[in-house]
Parts: sequence; structure tokens; C-alpha cells
Amino acid sequence: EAPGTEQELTDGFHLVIDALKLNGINTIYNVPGIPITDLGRMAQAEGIRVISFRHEQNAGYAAGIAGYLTKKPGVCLTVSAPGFLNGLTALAHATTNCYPMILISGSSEREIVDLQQGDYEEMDQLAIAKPLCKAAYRVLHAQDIGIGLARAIRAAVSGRPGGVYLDLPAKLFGQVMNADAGQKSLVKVIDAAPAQIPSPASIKRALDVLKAAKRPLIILGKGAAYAQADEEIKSFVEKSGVPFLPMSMAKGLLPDTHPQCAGAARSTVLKESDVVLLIGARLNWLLSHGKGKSWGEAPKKFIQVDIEPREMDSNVEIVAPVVGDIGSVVAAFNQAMASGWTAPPAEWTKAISSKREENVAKMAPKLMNNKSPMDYHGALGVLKNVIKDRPEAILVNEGANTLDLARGVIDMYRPRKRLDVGTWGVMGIGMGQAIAAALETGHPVLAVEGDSAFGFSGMEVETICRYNLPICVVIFNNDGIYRGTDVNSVNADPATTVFVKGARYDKMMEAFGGVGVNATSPDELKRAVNEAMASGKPTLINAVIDPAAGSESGRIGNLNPQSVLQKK
Ligand code: OXT
Ligand code: ADP
Ligand code: MG
Repeated sequence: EAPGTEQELTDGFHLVIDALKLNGINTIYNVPGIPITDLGRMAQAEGIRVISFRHEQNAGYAAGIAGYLTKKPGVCLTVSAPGFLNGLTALAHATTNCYPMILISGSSEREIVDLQQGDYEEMDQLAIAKPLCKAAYRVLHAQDIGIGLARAIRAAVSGRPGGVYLDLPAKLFGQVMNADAGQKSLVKVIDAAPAQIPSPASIKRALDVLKAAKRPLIILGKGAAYAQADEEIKSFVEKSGVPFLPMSMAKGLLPDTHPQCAGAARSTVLKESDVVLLIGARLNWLLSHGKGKSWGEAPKKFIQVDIEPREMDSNVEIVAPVVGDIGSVVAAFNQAMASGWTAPPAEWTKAISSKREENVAKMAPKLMNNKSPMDYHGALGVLKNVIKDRPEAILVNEGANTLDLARGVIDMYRPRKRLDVGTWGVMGIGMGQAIAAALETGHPVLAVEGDSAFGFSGMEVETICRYNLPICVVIFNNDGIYRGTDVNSVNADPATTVFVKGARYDKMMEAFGGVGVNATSPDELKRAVNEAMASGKPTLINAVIDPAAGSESGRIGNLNPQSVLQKK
């Protein structure tokens, strides 16, 4: 060929990167290795932020929560078989929690895998991923990369969001094609999560039921937070005058200190309400399936707003299902209510306020104790004020007692600021979620972690230090799971729920150049956290908690099966 006429070429590596960039995906959470090391390097060279973790599960939890925070799919990139499996837990978690995420894993030679001839990291990844996510695709030809990624993006964010698996065999990356043709093969996804407008009849039916209520309640779930319809939701709740109960990650959609917030009167509102409007919350175990003791004796009517039609009637009858995206639904509610709305009976709202004030007053003195070693309330009283002073900060929270008590004590003031274990109650989301929250939002992060919970992702403190992220990890160190006091009376092994006593997690942080502090009293804790939040330096505070202070499984001890043979 004459000079200047040789074809410009592209390859699989570059097409994947170009397809991601074309669709506005600018961060990848990954662990490098065969066959995706170069993909990560090249993506970084092309301006994508590639964040390397120490374990794929944490990279996956980061990607999932990035999806929740941004409404764009968070991308996790792993190697084949073991790396893929490590990421898969997070993909399943994202699907369960309705977070948009794409797990991209490199895979081995199809011809060898399918004949089970023992390839390097051989595994039929596509088949394994399928039942655990919303959709799973494989791309075999470079010219299909654009379409493959477009399908993955659409599947992740449209309708009920969830996790998508994208299988990219090693051979694909090296495939070469004409650069022009390659560019043309890419797809920019238009309107990836189209509005889903509710039917006018469903809006009217729902408002008629709500209007007729004597003791109405609105339950806001993390779907409502995800929708980013914050202003519409706030005006709807305020216009309605109906008390609202935020699910854990919906806290802050309206401030927990809002006069209509019924968070501190949870049992009362569940039991006593006659009409319940669910917005982006499922009637799963966290709401006792909408029936039984916690919902009281009186008959109840449920209205449900959800993008997923099959969610309706999943546990109890829904008398007014409203299928649509929350932004569109709540806007329609607001429009219909503009012509007039009567607030619920004052008898009901006053009863809730007084229950709430009673509970808040009961808790207040516990939050002010300065005991050493600390109990949960003494330590949480300090952290409550840290968030009150910095409402823009993001709170990540996991553990059992550490989770359940922090949820109740720490008020949230802004939407999507509380990130926790979600629908499955997973330990291990902590460091991954903290890292993604810091990177995606630019806000400081306070991660409040049980000592057991932290252990599931603790090695990522190196990642936090490496990227110099404004994350303050506070470990509630009570020497174990639930408590640090169990004893094994049979042999020299420690009891199954206890860890090394008096462990100093703060030293782990120092090992990587971060700030480590050992705090033995609320005063010391306060000083250390305020300093960390002000400096933005990676910090880990080992908060010494009385090993006897916690209770079995925190607030959900009732879920433990009991042996009739062995009394505790
Ligand atoms: O109305 P009433 O009177 O009832 O009062 C309620 C509210 O009105 C009131 N309240 C307030 N009062 C005053 N002021 C304020 N501001 C206020 N706000 C509320 O307080 C009460 C309680 O309110 P709440 O919390 O809203 O209501 P309740 O009844 O608790 O709600 C029920 C639920 C179910 C909605 C709620 O409890 C909930 O969301 N729970 C989530 C629980 C969860 O997911 N737990 C995590 C799993 S536990 C277990 O599985 C663990 N493991 C096993 C394991 C896991 N999970 N994962 C993996 C991968 N492997 C293994 C392990 C290993 S936990 C765990 C480690 C634990 O050890 P750690 O060291 O980490 O932690 P520590 O326990 O600290 O040692
Ligand atoms: P929580 O744990 O806070 O109660 P869940 O995860 O159980 O919340 O429920 C979230 C619900 O929100 C899911 O049923 C999901 O389909 C729904 N959802 C998510 N995004 C939207 C949206 N944009 N519009 C409507 N519903 C949504
Ligand atoms: Mg503990």
C-alpha cells in the first residue's frame, strides 16, 4: 500500500474504552490481572478513572453504590473465574437492592471452556451469572462491543434498576478492525431509563384512598431516594400533611428532624395507621411483610408506588397500585392535589408527635454519658453531632448493634447521605461504599463500622490511603460479633463470636500512612472525628466499646432460630 493509505485500526481494548466513554462512564472499580490488566491501564491512559481495589467484592460494592448515587451504572472490572466470583456477590447484592451496576469480567477461551479441557481460570461465567443478576450478555466479536455495552447499560438502569453481567473473553480484546467501522459500531444509549408515566386512573384511585384515611402514613424507601425527585417528594409530603416513616437509606430525603417525621414512633405508626402509602419501599422482611404483630389488629389499606408492576400484591393486597417512576408519580400527585387537600386529623398527627417526643426524650440522656469504655449511646451521641454539623457528609454504616443503634441515633438531613447494608443485611459493604461515596460525590465520608463488619473489607484501608480519600472510619470495637464476652467452656479455643481482645485497628491505618487514633471515651472520640472530618485525611479511629454493651444480633435477634435442647 502507498504511504498514507494504510488502514487506521482499532481493537477490542479500545472499543470497550470508547464505548464506556461515549456513554459517560468515567470511573471503573477494578482489580487487575489476566486478561484485563491492559484494559485497565489503557482506560486510565484514556482518561477514565480506574480505581484499583484489593479484593473484587469491595470493588463491586463500590460500583453498586456508585450506581445508586448517580443513576448511571457503576462498573466493576474483574479477571476470570475467581475474580469474577468475588465480584459476583456484589452483583447479586446490587440486583437485590435495585442498584444499577455492570460487572465486566474477562473470561477464558470459549472453545476450551465449553469442552472443559482445563483452561487457565476456566469457568462458564455467563451461565453462573445469569440467575444472580437482571441480565447477562457475552460479546464474541469486536464489532458487537458497542451493542453489547448498550444492552448492558439499558438493562441496568431501565425499569427496576439492577446488576448486569457482561462477559468479555480474552480473545476479544486483541481483535482488530477498521477504526472508522469501529467508531460507527458504537452506540450512545439515548434515554436509558425512560420516564414511566403512571395512568391517570391509578393516581386518582391512590389519592382517593389516601384522602379517606383517618390515620394515614407514608413510607419512603431507598427507591424514593434513588429517584432523585427530592423536591417533588418534599412538596408532596408537606402538602399532604401525612406523617412519613423513612426506611434506613431513605433517611434524609426529608430531614429526620422534620415535624412530620415518624421515625422515632415507628412501632406506633405501623400498628395504628389505617392507610399506608409506600413510595419505593418493598413489603419485605424489613417491614414484616406488611402483616403480623408489628402491623397491629386494625384493618389496613396499602397504596404502593413502584416502577416494577410485579411488586404489587407480593405480600399483601395493594388496593391502589401505582406503577410508574417515582418522579412522574409524585409530580402527578402534586398536580392533582393543587386544587385542594385536607390534612389528616390532628388527633392522629398529635398522637404521633407526642410518641416521638417521648422516645427522643428517653434517648437524650443516654447520648450524653461520658463512660469509658464507651457504650454505644455514648459514642453515637458524639457522631450524631458530627453529622448535624456537617449534613453534607456521607454516613456509611454496618454491623449489628453498631448498625441498628446508629440508624436510630444519627439524624440525617439530606437525601442519599446514609448508605448501609441494604436489603440483605450484608457485612462487607463498608470500605467499598465509603470509597465510591467519596469519589462520586466529593463529600467527606464517615464510616461507622462494627469491628466484625469492618473485617470483611478492612484491607481496603490501603486503597483509601493510596487515593488519599477524605474518609474517617470509626470502628466500634467491642471485641467481637454482637458482644465480646462469650466464653467457650469446653476447650482452649476462643468462643465463636469473639476476637482478639483489645485489638488496635488504628495501627492498620498507620501501616499505610493514614492517621490512626485509639479513643477510649466520648470526649476523645469527638476530638478525633472532628479533626479527621476537618482535615480530610484518611483516618481510622479505634473506638473502644464495652464488650458487654451489645445485644445478640442487635434489633433483629428475633430472627435467630432457637434450639429446644439448649437453653441460653
Ligand atoms: O417505636 P419503637 O418504640 O419501637 O422504637 C423504635 C423507634 O421508634 C425508635 N427510634 C428513636 N427513638 C428516639 N430517637 C430517635 N431518633 C429514634 N429513631 C428511632 O427506636 C426504635 C427502633 O427503631 P428502628 O431501628 O427504626 O426500628 P426497628 O424495630 O429496629 O426496625 C426493624 C428493622 C428490621 C427495619 C431494622 O431493625 C433494620 O433495618 N434492621 C436491619 C438489620 C440488619 O440488616 N442487620 C445486619 C445483619 S445482622 C447479622 O446477620 C450479622 N452478621 C452475619 C453476617 C452478615 N450479616 N453478612 C455476612 C456477609 N456474613 C455474616 C455478622 C457477622 S451482624 C454481623 C457482625 C456484627 O458484629 P459487629 O462487630 O459488626 O457489630 P456489633 O453488633 O456492634 O458488635
Ligand atoms: P427499602 O429497603 O428502603 O425499603 P427497597 O429496596 O425494598 O427499599 O425498595 C425499593 C423499591 O423502589 C423497589 O421495589 C424498586 O423497584 C423501586 N424503585 C427503584 N427506583 C424506582 C424509581 N425510579 N421509580 C419507582 N420505583 C423505583
Ligand atoms: Mg462488634
